[in-house]
Amino acid sequence: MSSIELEHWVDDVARLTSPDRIQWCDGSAAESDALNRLLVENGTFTPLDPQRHPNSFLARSAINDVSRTEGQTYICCSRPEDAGPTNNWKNPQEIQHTLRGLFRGCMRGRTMYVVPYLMGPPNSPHTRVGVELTDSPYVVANMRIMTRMGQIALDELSRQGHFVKGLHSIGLLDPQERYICHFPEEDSIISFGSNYGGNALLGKKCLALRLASAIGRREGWMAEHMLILGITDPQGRKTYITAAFPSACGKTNLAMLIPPPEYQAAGWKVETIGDDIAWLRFGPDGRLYAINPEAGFFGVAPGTSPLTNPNAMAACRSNTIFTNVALCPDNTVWWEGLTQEPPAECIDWMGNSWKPGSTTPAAHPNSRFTAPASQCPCISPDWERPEGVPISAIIFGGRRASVMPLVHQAFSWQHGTFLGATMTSEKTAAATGPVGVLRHDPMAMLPFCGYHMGDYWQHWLDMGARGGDLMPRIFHVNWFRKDAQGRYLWPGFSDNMHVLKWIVERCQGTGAAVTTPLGDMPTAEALNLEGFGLSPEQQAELFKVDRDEWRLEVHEREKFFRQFGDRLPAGLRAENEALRQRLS
Ligand code: SAT
Ligand code: MN
Repeated sequence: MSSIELEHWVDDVARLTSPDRIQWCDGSAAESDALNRLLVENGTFTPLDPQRHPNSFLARSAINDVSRTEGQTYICCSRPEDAGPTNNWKNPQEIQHTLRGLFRGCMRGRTMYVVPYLMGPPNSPHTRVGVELTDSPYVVANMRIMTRMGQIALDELSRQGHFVKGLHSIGLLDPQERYICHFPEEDSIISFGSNYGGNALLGKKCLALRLASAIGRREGWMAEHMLILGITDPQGRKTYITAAFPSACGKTNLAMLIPPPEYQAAGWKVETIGDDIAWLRFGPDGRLYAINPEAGFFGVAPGTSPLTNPNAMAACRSNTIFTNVALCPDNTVWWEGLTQEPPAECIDWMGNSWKPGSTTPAAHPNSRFTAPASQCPCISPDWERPEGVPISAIIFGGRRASVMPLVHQAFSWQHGTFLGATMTSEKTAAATGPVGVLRHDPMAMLPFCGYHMGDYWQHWLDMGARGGDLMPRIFHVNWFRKDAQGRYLWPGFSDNMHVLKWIVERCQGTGAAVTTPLGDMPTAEALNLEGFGLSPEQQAELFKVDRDEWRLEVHEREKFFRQFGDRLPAGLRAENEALRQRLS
């Protein structure tokens, strides 16, 4: 039934788009080798040094196709009010008409690839089947790493009988004619005019977040922009945590954290389950379980180094696609932050020769590596567990130079939902637009929530009501607070372990805390900051709650909440009111 539906759909799309050939992808190694050869021949891929980077390639994108284009991303549902004020909306019939015009004949001279893929581990009841039709071999090569692709997905399709349709064409890569469209009422995606990860790898943000968030609401589960990690304590107990940060705020680094030596010596261990997306649902014991729907990492390259994230470096050593990084004369790659000393010369991400001291970066700030998750040295043995891992804590975080303390814990699930809903962060290079501007990014889902944000928050509260006391504890962190001189107060990276340890202890019912107007914060003894070289003033600054600043925050949140009208859950308005009271 479903494979017939798939064949009909492929025929329909082929009639519309007129490809020269159709290739059904089976996911085999031979297919991958042939595809890589083709990408090298047509100039998309540059093979890297086979010793230093086996089976790895550099790709350069069009210079105006380097990040997600949120302004051209649409939720196409019947009623605009169901997309809500934080999404762009298009009328489904009208946009279908426009898209048909763009897709007509757009694959002439090209191959159309049929890419069946799984989001989720094999043999998991949580796993969904998607099929992407695309004229971009670069997309196929990336999908092969980011998802479980090919025959495995067709087999699952014949069991499940349902798949999410994703149609993609790079078109002419014209930024004026770019559409990333989601049809939550029919579980389908149509993307035109971009070859960039988040716009074109339709399993990732489009299916696993925008559509899945809408499906999860209907079915009683959650799709979240969260890393998943497992922490083993010296007693051998495992605590699983998810964390939501906006794109390019260190999620991949936190997911692959290496504990400081003294923690390792004491028996602490951190393992990665996922670095970007979590699907959460109740298990038979009433707890919330998470799976990572992806099979690879689409990590930000700049800033990643053997010092900041050795696990990511190991993961992307081989079988990796690097996009928009710099190429060294010895066919290795480089990006800002990889080494202290830049190479004496290289080719920049645009293909121009580059020397240290140049006014432009060698690698694009949003340059990426696409690497198999299985290659990560700290990947958890549980990462493909069909039932997922039970979650004890959820962390929210943003990039805030001021106002927001290092860590605090919510008083309740509702209060934690409020902490997530009021997340703000300085914008990074992962989306187009000016970097550094402060914006609200609720649960780091602003660009990824597939329906009305007010309804989404209500869904969070409903999930909390269902899970009761078994729900994860909720925390907020800010690694990015600066002092008056503009220097980061917190070293971050491995030292984030101090904060994780306190969070684990809080989940276990230990871990001392003091109550502040914002939430519970660690006592000085609970968070051992000795040996950090922080002055008492700096330590105080890390945890400072400036009541005047916070009164302004409350006011600002009230304004932010207003746009959600009567779909703002009363519980969230009440939390802002309660915060105002606690501050006075
Ligand atoms: O830009 S992507 O959506 O592909 C990755 C990210 O921003 O998390
Ligand atoms: Mn992301």
